[in-house]
Amino acid sequence: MGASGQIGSELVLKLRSIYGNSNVIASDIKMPKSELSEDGIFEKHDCLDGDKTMDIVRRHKIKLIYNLPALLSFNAEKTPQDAFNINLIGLRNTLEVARIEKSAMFFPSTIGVFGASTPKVNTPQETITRPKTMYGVTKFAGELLCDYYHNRFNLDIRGVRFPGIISNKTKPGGGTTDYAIDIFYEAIKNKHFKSYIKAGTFLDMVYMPDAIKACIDIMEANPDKLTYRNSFNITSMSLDVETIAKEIKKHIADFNLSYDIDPVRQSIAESWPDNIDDNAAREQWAWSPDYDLESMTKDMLSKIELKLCH
Ligand code: AKB
Repeated sequence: MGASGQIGSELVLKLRSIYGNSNVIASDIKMPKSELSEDGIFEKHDCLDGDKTMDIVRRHKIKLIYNLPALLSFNAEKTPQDAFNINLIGLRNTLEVARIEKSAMFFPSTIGVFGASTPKVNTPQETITRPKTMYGVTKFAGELLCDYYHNRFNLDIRGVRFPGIISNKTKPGGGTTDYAIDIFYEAIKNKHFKSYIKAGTFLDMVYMPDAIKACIDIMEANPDKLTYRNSFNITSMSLDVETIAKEIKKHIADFNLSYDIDPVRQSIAESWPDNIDDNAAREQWAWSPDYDLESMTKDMLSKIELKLCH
């Protein structure tokens, strides 16, 4: 198995705890300082180098690839050509390796595949997908490419459309939904958060432990039950910044919020749904998140507090 990207390090640690340290191969373009390289096998690797991907997969006899490298929505607008290469050419390279080596593969898509003409409320699994960002364009093209490899070559490929992922370990990585992580750190450090997203802009979110659970559960699901391969809508909660702030205030009474709107990220957020319908995932592979706003906020604040004290 291999992994890198936004949720990569947390996923690798979870996979190692389930399948054993020597059975999970981590990889990234940069050498990590953490336990990722110390407690198990790590391969420094650029996803654009398809020959090296092939070499790693063959050498370690990898049977399941988590293809996670990606530039997220905000960063992708700064360097759209890089986003095209990493998000799409990197994916195509890895799909080819998976096809030749008959490895299964996980592909993370995103709510960013939707656009302004998509129904905003209870967004269906199959609906209008006309994204306005390079991130959305590459991820939707990626979904189609994955479907193609499944239908044409019988590749066992599966994936989910991630909403914003909130984590107390992985710091924001160039996405539009990063504010939903920053707000917790700022609440503890400064009791104040300046939001670049307007109040009333609702977006789907999921807490990292549930995001990781989704990555593992979908790959362990009975393939006969899966109507969709790429990609299943999943969500835990639909939130705007004020709703998060209100919940934080239950723990930090003098926490307050102000605004300095970033027009680029605001306009991306406005082109995404308020809340998506994830019934297909719930019915076909028993997707069921453990965390809601209340339990996530409690866990986020206590873990961040602990981290900042050390
Ligand atoms: C982003 O904001 O770009 C990502 C996403 C929703 O896919 N977190």
